[in-house]
Amino acid sequence: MAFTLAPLPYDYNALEPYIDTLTMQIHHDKHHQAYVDNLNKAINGTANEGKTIEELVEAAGSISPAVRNNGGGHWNHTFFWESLSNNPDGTPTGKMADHINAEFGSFDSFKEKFEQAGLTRFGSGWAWLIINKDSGKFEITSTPNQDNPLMDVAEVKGTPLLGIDVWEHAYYLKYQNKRADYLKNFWNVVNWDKVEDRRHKAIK
Ligand code: MN3
Repeated sequence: MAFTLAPLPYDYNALEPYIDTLTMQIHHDKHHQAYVDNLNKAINGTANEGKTIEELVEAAGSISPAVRNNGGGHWNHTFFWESLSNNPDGTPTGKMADHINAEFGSFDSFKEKFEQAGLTRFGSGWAWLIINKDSGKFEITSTPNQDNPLMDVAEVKGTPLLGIDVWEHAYYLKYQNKRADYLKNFWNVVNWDKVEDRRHKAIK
């Protein structure tokens, strides 16, 4: 069974003006599609064919660079699209808010640290809010390229709750070199219901 690209869970223009329509079209239809196609090519006829995307990603250290990069790309982008909403809640509530306040002091302080993680990731990569695999605590981390915190090779491992793509292709058409502005505007489109759903599944 080859991997396939699911349609976006909203229209291409749904995240305007924070993430523009053309960026969403190219990002989903070209970039994400390419990760899916190249992943399928890389696993076709190998022992990795038939494994789930999670199985592939978790074994990143012992699979080929093509599977690591494109498998990570497929997992990360699927997660990213689902993290966004055209009808966002604005702020986390309930237990999600409790965890954020406990770990980072306040929602504003959390946002600042998350933006900083995205801003200081040199080159291409991702910033994440995770539940740390060892400590069980909420933590902000970042990964290079298409790596993610589920990977056995990640410096900081854990369950991702929220992530932002800081590759230039994610923001350059609208924001050019101003990655900081893209990070600030990200908060306008975060689907906190989805983030809470992930927290709930991770902490029963
Ligand atoms: Mn991307």
